[in-house]
Amino acid sequence: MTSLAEYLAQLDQLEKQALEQFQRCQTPEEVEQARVQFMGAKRGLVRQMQQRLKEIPGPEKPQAGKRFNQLKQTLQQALEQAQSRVAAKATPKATRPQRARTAGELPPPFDPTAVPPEAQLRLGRLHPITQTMQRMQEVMARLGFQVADGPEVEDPWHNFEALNIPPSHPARDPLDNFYLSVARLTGTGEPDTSGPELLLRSQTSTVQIRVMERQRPPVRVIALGRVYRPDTADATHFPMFHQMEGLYVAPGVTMAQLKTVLKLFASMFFGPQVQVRFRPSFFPFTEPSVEVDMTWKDGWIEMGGAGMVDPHVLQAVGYDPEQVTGFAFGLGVERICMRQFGIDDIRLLYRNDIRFLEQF
Ligand code: FA5
Repeated sequence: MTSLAEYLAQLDQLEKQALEQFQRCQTPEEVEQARVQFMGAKRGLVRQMQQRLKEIPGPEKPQAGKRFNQLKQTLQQALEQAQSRVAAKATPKATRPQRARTAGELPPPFDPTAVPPEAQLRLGRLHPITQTMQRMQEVMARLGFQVADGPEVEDPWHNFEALNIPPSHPARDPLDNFYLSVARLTGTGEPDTSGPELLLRSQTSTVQIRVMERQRPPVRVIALGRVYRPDTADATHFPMFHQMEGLYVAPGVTMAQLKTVLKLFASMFFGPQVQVRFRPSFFPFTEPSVEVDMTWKDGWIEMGGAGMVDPHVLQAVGYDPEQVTGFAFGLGVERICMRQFGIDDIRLLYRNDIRFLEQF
């Protein structure tokens, strides 16, 4: 049996000893040692004193227990104070590498979120041609033209015949077109040459035919896309380029409306100062036909061809030329893009040089 007085004296002593020891601690390791010594869950001195509570005679137990709890609380506070005191002291230590870094003795600290300059993401942008096509589409939509589409690999009917270009016509010359040798096999595995020859379309006028074949008049559409010609590349020509085709067929459509639409398109796209002029020309699928020029810098640049849809074309798709008339035009997208952004050489658009492209 331990008397109450004896137990309380032991608690006082333990408190004094523990407080002094926590006070003396200089490092987190020392604090941890003191914690284990006094507050360790299994063999800590506080735990031992708790077990000795049992030895106190019954009536005096509450007083002993109260003082014990008080001690435990005091030591807990002292422990926490000691912990934060040594942690605050440890901070200057952590700055030592920083000082060394500033002095150039150490590399910068590792930052797992940092992106090296060569891998930094750059915000991309649309190719100037895509930007131009989107804008052309927007302007023509305001003039009431819907967007139509057609394949880039075409058959001679849509690229030539229905457009009033017969087999003997020079426009069908293999030197002026990209014909495709398409491998087909017959049922017995022999090469089959009986099917129609195919080619990469040389103009978007093919889409005129495709639209009229599946739709009755009135028709008011544009078609934007790639076309291919074995042209030698120079400042204004490229073997692959883009066109915007326009087609309006309805009763009473006139050439004056064609010019109005092209003038409106030009001024909505480039501003009111741009002028449009027609030069007489020839296309097998329009009559009369014109070349469409627009002013650029001190002169004119040819933007496309246009004209009134030839009655033969209307007949080829089953329209009645006595009932409806139409106009059509095909503008070179690259030329429009060059004028829009002030680009002098079409080849720059297809060099894939980021330094050039990121300017637009
Ligand atoms: C045609 O392609 C006709 N289909 C246009 C047309 C449509 C006429 C509807 C009548 C009715 P042309 O071959 O002129 O026409 O080409 C039209 C435009 O495409 C040219 O004015 C030019 O702007 C552009 N173009 C032609 N060849 C090239 C090329 N190699 N590189 C870049 N642009 C070109």
